[in-house]
Amino acid sequence: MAAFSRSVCTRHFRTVFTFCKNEQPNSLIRSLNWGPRRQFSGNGTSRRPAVAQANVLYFALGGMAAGVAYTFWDYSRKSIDYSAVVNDTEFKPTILTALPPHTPSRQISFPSDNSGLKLVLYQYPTCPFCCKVRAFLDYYGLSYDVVEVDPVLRTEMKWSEYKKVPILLAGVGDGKYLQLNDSTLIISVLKSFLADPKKDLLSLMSSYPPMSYRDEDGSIKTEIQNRYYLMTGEDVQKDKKEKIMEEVKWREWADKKLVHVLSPNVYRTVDESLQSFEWFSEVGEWDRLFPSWERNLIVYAGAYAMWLIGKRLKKRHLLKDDVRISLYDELNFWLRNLKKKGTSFNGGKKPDLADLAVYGVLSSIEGCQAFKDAVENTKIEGWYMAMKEFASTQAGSRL
Ligand SMILES: N[C@@H](CCC(=O)N[C@@H](CS)C(=O)NCC(=O)O)C(=O)O
Repeated sequence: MAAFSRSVCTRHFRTVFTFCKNEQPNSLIRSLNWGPRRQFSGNGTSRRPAVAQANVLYFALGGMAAGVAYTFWDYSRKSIDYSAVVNDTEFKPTILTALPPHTPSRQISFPSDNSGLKLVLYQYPTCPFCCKVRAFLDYYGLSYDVVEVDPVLRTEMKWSEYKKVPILLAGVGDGKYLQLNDSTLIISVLKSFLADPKKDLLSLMSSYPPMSYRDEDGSIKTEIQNRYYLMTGEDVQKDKKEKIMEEVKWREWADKKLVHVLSPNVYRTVDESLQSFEWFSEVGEWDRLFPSWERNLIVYAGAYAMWLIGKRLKKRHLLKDDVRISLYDELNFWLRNLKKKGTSFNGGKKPDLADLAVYGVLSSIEGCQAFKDAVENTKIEGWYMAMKEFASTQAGSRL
């Protein structure tokens, strides 16, 4: 809305400005037929149209002046504040001198892992971004410990300034750990490392500087602009470049489009929301990990809160009235992409990071009714099961 009114104002300013530059005031008056006074008479009453016309003219000129003044004010405000990069210090990755005091709830260990990496993943079991990271780690056979975070109280995250999951801690020697925030960054850094294990994680991280800027609403946002790109240092040929751009495009689509149809679907009704939370509890072993009062708080408070939030998200992301249709539309969009390529995966014969991202995100709802409906109403199952097989057998470490 703000952007709309700004563009209207800017257009208005341009119109006024162009008009003023090209036309003399007299010709403006002439063109509006507000020229020399004309006298009218009739029915014995004499009217003074020229006076009325002059008032209209002053009114119009006043309006234009106000428009011009507003545009200048708005323009100068924008040129000072908006979109300005506000990083005031050099970027330094966060390094923890020791692991936070949480016993991992699970250890995923692959005997074939020779990466030398020591990884700890802070996560919710069915957060789509966490599932995306797990799909990547499983596919490439990288061992990791899991710390399950309570999504309501989030006590396990107290040590971190960054308050979202997933967070990956990666050992960098001397008992120190590098903190990687954001699923896409985690995957890009690790994949760049696998492409050239001679590079250490710290130097790779310095290729992904966060940029802080002032958003349209005036708030400061921080983003790693190049996080969808890998730092492999390869000389990229034209045909490879197209493949890379395709991979980037679909990775972004998974994060920015597919993810947004999930919540309104799995929390569509109170019953469905509760059923989803019961499944989250099963996958995350909340019965085992949290005291029963805490487990019940997460399930019941979470289900109700997410049902309410799901309705807001449906509006925000402009989903269809029947949110299932939006889910099917997105899955069909992905399937059409595969069909157009004529290959089993986006990456060709083997999955690439886009396949892993879409698979990971979708696996976060695998036990929900929305997923069952999607399998019945689209052709997603074939590709999904092939991906599941690849990820669960660490196919990426062999390919
Ligand atoms: N861009 C981030 C998004 C992560 C995110 O939004 N995670 C959600 C869980 S799905 C979160 O932690 N939200 C904050 C909260 O639960 O309080 C990523 O890709 O990792």
